[in-house]
Amino acid sequence: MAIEKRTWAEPFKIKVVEPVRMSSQAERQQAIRDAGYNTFLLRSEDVYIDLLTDSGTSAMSDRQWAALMMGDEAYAGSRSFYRLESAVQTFYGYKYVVPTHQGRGAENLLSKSLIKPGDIVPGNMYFTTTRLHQELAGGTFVDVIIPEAHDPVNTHPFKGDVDLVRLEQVIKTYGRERIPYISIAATVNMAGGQPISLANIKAVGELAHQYGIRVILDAARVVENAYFIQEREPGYQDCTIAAIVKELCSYTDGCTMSAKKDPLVNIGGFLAVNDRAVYEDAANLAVIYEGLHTYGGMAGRDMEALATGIEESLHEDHIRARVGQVLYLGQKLIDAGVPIVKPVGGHGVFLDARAFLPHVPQEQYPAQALAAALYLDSGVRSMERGIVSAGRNKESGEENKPRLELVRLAIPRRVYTQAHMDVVAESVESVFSERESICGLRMTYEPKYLRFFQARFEPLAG
Ligand code: PLI
Repeated sequence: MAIEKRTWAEPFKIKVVEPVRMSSQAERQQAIRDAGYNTFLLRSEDVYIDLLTDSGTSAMSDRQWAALMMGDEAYAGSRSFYRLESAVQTFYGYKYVVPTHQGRGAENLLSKSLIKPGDIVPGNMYFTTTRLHQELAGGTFVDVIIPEAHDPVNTHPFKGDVDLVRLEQVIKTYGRERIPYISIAATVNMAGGQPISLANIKAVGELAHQYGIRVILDAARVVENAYFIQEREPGYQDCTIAAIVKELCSYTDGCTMSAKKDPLVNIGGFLAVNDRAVYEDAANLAVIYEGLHTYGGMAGRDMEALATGIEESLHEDHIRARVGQVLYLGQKLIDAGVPIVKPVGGHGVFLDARAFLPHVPQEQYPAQALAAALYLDSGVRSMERGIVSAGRNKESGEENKPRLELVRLAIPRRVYTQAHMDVVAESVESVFSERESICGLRMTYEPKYLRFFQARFEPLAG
């Protein structure tokens, strides 16, 4: 009988290791209490396997570490900036680049440049920092993602797609003058890492441009999106990941980039646009909020590592192994009957806390409680992506109540092994088997902005 062979393995071997430590149950009890049941407030040394985020947590390659030494730290006109600019032009195809300290720096420049009070920004599901910058600039985000995206068990292959009919309705209702741009995310984070199809983003571009409206891409996870296109979209199986990324970007007029995700660096980002006037505005704002327009918020060495990371992120074997590892964990949990968002996303596995803890109402923060319970079980750190992350309506002050109440197990790139994934799956299964014992939480401290980062809670019972 022929042996079935694996389709992927990590395309690297490990040169440097960082020890991690499994804590005791008593230590974790103390740590999560001290952290107000918010995994963002844990110390990382109290964490065993850290799946809080895939942002800034990638392992850099030997080529990236070597590139750090080549950084040109000139205040102005750094050689490293021009190398970064050239990488962005080559691989994403945008003309003008402003480096920023990370993604939200780019969101700030973009929102301040383009949005005026009363404007509407349609997009394929909100992201926390993106929406906040739109709101702070006086805009209102309107969700135009397809309805399937809000259903955790719907297996639509492109749950990041825009509902084109709804988008056109929004344009007609508010008028094109009030819509500075359409905000499109690749592999939509809050939907569970779900991709947008090329056919859909092309149609969004055509519709928007017909009305004279720009499309701005959130490119943080555009490579993972390209992988799903190569896997799932008819006609793209023989295209390279690099070609798909370039085509996807070509339907848009610019991007904000958190380089801490797909581009494989620990810090950095940029705003890239094709329109000279938008660039000039953003470059001018950069000197107020980031730094000179040829370094923004980044050191020269960080721009070098990023230029190398952009190129590495597009390697076929890299992205196959990266998403393959996420799918491996997701499939294990599906096989064990644990409710997760399907299809499995690109950067993490998302537990469906509503189905996991049906006895905890959304007002008692089930996903927050589940993330705390998982940490208590094994020291695995995850993150709430539900009602706490969704915050409050900017007009009424009421809590937004998203249909998706999720716990995200985000997998850092090139960091953990398959054995780590097995430990995570075992812990989730063990918590699932004792789910009735998990109770809801009460919020005891709520910060004004992006409350999920710093809010504190206490258990309602026990
Ligand atoms: O964390 P920043 O400022 O580099 O990037 C903000 C940001 C923008 N867009 C998207 C889709 C993100 O996922 C994002 C940051 N995400 C984080 C921190 C995460 O844990 O998912």
